[in-house]
Amino acid sequence: MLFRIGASLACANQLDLRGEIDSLKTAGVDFLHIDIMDGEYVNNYCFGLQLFDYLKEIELIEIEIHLMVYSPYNKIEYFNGKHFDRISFHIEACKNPIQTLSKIKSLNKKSGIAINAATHENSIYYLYDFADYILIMAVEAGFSGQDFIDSIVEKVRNIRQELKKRKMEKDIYIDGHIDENTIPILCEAGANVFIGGTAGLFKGNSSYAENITKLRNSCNF
Ligand code: S6P
Ligand code: MG
Repeated sequence: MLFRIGASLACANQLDLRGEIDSLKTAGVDFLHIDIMDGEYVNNYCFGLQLFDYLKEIELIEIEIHLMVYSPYNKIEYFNGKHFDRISFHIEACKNPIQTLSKIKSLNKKSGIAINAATHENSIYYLYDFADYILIMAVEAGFSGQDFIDSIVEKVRNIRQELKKRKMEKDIYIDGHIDENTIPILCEAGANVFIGGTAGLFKGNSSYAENITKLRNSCNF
């Protein structure tokens, strides 16, 4: 599976988003991860639809949307015509995930199913035939800067095993506390796409390029 690193735009300097995106692109991130929150499914708000009209102006960067909102089925149409490549939503916030995944596909976009830290992986097994990728939270959805939850490693392992059993090669994304210590454990368990946030990418005095290199080199699997 292809190892990839995305950057969570919520962790960037919000007073200089254009500059931050340019720096991240130059530093070599594979895509931008855009969190959308409704203040209900999670106790926070993040980014609105208008952002995508601005992102249209930025060339050659893939955009992945992470929806943390209730009733995603009713909200997918808000993204019709917007500039992005793929979108995931949470199983815990959705009553009709199969229909929601197929609605995303009807917009000609890739669809992902996201699972929060407290949820058992069994709840998404039946969706593997419909989702293009799986996004697993390694912290509780809603905020950056949280500690890594060790027990999710087992969840990653079980999900990869279940996919293998079905001969399915799907990307497993991990969102939350990604750094050079968590990546090797997660890679070994079967994850291959990582969302950089405050833990490993937007931190300290080192540059984004240095941090990305460190993250890439940490997976020797
Ligand atoms: C959390 C959100 C994430 C964060 C990112 C923070 O609700 O979905 O995308 O922005 O994970 O990273 P970190 O390294 O601060 O945990
Ligand atoms: Mg996210």
